[in-house]
Amino acid sequence: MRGREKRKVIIVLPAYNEEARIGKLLDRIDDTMHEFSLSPYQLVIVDDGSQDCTVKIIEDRIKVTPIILEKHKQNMGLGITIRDGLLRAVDVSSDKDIIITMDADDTHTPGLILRMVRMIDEGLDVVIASRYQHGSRTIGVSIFRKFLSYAASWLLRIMLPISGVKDFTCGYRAYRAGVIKCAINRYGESFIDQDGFQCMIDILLKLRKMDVIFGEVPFILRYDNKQGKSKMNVMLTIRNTLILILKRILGR
Ligand SMILES: Nc1nc2c(ncn2[C@@H]2O[C@H](COP(=O)(O)OP(=O)(O)O)[C@@H](O)[C@H]2O)c(=O)[nH]1
Ligand SMILES: [Mg+2]
Repeated sequence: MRGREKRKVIIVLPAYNEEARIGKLLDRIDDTMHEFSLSPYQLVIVDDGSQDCTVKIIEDRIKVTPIILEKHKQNMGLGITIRDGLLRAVDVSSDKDIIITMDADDTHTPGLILRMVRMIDEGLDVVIASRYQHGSRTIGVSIFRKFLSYAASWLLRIMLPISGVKDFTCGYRAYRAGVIKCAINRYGESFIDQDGFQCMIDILLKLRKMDVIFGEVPFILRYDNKQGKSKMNVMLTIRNTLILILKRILGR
C-alpha cells in the first residue's frame, strides 16, 4: 500500500436480545476477516436496550475484538438503531472505507463480505445481499415471510424502481462510506427517519436520488440458524411499508 492508509471495513450490527447467536456470529466474522485479509476491521454494535445477556457477551469481547459499543437505554426500534450505527461508522471511516450492515442473529453469512467488498472495489457504491438473484437461497423462512418480501420487492420494482435493485428489504448490505457521508450531508437528520424495519427500504429510496450505483450479489439466507422469534412486527411493518411507499410516490 506504499505508505497509504489501507481501506477499512466497518461492520454495523443492530442487536436486540441476540444472546443466543451473537457470540457465534462475532467468532465467524473475526475468522472471516482474518482469513480474507480484511483485517484490521472495525465492528460498531448498537445494542437497542436488550434485556438479555447481549451486552455482557459483547463487553466480554471488547478486549480481543475491535468493537465500538453504543447502548440505547431502552428499545428504540431498528430504524434508530441502524441510524446510530451508521452515524458512528461514518465517524470512524474515511470516504474510501466500506460500511457493511448485517443482522446480529447469525442468519447472514460473513463469508459474503469478501465478495461485497470486491464489488465495491469494482465500482459499485451499494451492494445488496439479495434473495432474488440467480443462485440465491432462503433456508428456514416461512412461506408467509417469503411471500411478504417478494410482494414488497415487486411493488417497489414497479412503483419506485432502482436500477440494479431487486431486494429492497434485506439488511445485509455494503456501502461505500463516502456515499453514506454524502447522504448524511444531503438529508441531515432525515436520512434515516423511519423507526421500524421499513428503514431499510427508505435508505435505498433516499440514495436513489443521488448519483449512486447499486448492485446485488446472490445470498443464501440461513434463517434456520435463528434461535427464538423474529423481532419484526409483521402487521406493523406491512402498514408502515405501504405508508412509506405511498409517501415516496407522492414525492414526500
Ligand atoms: N435495535 C433493534 N434492533 C432490532 C430490533 N428488532 C430487531 N432488531 C435487530 O435487527 C436485526 C433484524 O431483526 P430480526 O429479528 O433478525 O428480523 P428478521 O431477520 O427480519 O426476522 C437483528 O439484528 C435484530 O437484533 C429492535 O427493536 N431494535
Ligand atoms: Mg434476521
